[in-house]
Amino acid sequence: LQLLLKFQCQISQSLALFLTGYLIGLLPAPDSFNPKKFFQLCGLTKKSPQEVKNVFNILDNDASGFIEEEELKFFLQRFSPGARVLTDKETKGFLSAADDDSDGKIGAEEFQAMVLS
Ligand SMILES: [Ca+2]
Repeated sequence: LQLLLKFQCQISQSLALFLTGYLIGLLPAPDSFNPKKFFQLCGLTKKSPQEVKNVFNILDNDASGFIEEEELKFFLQRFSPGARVLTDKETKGFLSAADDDSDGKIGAEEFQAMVLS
């Protein structure tokens, strides 16, 4: 296993990336993605608010200050390029879980609240 990990590390350049890819590989079938569970699995729930904000900035691809539905769809691919896109159902579920003020997009504070609470 050690050797395998080392090998994977060299390929992916980073163990973190490998582990995330591994987790995504274990993701359940379409329509069963659970964002809260995903954040727990990849250890994001234990990060500082600033680190969570950094992840938010990556997900906010067009730097609009919000994660919109179109960006949310490609959520998994930001973690691992080979991952699938979220289904419409998963995207809407994700959005409604985080969108406290119901404006149809996720702000930085809403994202932090969702991940860290
Ligand atoms: Ca955006």
